[in-house]
Amino acid sequence: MEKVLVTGAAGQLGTELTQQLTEVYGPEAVIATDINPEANASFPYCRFSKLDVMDRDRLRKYIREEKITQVYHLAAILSASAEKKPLLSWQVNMDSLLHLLELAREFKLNKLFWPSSIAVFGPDTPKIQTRQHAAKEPITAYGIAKLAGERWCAYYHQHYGIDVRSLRFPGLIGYKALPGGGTTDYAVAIFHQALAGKSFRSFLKKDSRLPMMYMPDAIKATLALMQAPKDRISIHSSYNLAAMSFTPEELYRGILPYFPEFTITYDPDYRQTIADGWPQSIDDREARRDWNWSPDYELPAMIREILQELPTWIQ
Ligand code: AKB
Repeated sequence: MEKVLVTGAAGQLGTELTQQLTEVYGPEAVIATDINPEANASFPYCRFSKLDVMDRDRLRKYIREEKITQVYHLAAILSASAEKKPLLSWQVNMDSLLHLLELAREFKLNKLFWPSSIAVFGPDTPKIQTRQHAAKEPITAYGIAKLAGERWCAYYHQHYGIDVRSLRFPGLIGYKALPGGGTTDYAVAIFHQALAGKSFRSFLKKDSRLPMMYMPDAIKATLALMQAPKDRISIHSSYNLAAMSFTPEELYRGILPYFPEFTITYDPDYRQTIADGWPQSIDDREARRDWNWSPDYELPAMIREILQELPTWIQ
């Protein structure tokens, strides 16, 4: 019987992925953990424990005592926050992954999932339909840790046979949890401002195009990757993954018909430099070939669904 541990479960991806994992494995089989003890309230449907992924002994004790068979290691410091605390972000984003890769060896975990990011690419990477093996010279602390992490995942697969799987997520947009510290977070905050009847100030330029994905597609991709037969996995660093690409202005214009009075201003900050170093669109042919990936949501459908669901969610 599988026993699943989720780290960083209270994050934007973790909040929705943990719920789906309990649907797949059952509430008794999933343990949600997060450094924030208050997150307990977000997990009425499964066990929750406070867990700092930097506490290696406690992580080891958990995996041993709970007889964990799979880990979804989502705890991370995202790109914008990482630029303010580069060395701490290296420890959290990199050292915690190495802890888990070693624990996967020691306890023979069946599978390990770890999210990478479009942040592994840099300013010199071709920006349109960026390929899986395109040049990767990240200029952010977050991107450096994600690229190093990808290489360690491939190393532990090659040298120790660890079944670690990973996706290079674009900007993820969900309404069930607020994002924290990402360069793509504007694409979540804008919905809250529109619903609140307030103007929105974008920290990216109007034409700053980035690869993006609605959260249900991110969950679909994660489960499809993790449930694919081992012999279908040809990429052991991290798979490119794509759904759509848009600019702050395109997102604003998609929301405007629902809120004709809604206004936006553009006030780029340090996050614009991060965004300028990332691709504008991603070629994910390997994910489509290996495990039949295809997204369900484009921009209009995502906007329609978020504006339909968010009012109930924030009540
Ligand atoms: C961020 O903005 O840091 C993340 C990412 C694209 O990896 N959402």
